[in-house]
Amino acid sequence: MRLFIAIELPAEIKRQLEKMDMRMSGCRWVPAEQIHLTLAFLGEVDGVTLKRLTGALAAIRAPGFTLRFSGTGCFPDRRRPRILWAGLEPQPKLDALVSLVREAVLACAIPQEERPFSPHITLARLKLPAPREVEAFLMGNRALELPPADVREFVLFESSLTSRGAVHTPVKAFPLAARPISDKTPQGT
Ligand code: 2AM
Repeated sequence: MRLFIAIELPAEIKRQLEKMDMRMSGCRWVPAEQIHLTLAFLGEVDGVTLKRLTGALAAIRAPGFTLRFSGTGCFPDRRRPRILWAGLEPQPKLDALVSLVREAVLACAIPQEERPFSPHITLARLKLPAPREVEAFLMGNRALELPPADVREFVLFESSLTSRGAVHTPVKAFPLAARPISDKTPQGT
């Protein structure tokens, strides 16, 4: 199975992100049902490793948090844009969750990129760099306004590559604590 771990966004936010679609040659916009925040990409994983992985992910104890959106950008840079994304305000609880997820994944001997986590929501992929159109898109969406999103779980997804593109299917969801772990003091103490 080809797997990745991500955070699902509320349907209303996905609809709004999908609507940012701007015509650009050689550009594929991510359909609303596939928009997500990737925490870790795993690639092909066998059945035995998958079992270990779900155990390791279920053992993660981390608090829920709120994501706030902040503008748009592109990778790798504005001269050769290949990926357009919506950005997020820094959220230390998200960074902490990604560290725990990466530890769990590495503990199952699934290799991870060494690159530091750069939170982004991929909106479009460009086959051909189109710097002028992308510049117009980024300028037009500098003040991107979206409601905040409360995150209460992270999800292990399967990505099946079909002739009509990738299909993402949730394999298992892992809940986050409803309030900060540090708030939880045992009853009667
Ligand atoms: P991104 O676009 O959010 O950065 C599911 O395929 C997700 O895993 C994609 O949305 C992409 O994240 C990430 N992904 C896909 N292929 C990848 C690869 N070869 N290396 C790293 N991340 C990948």
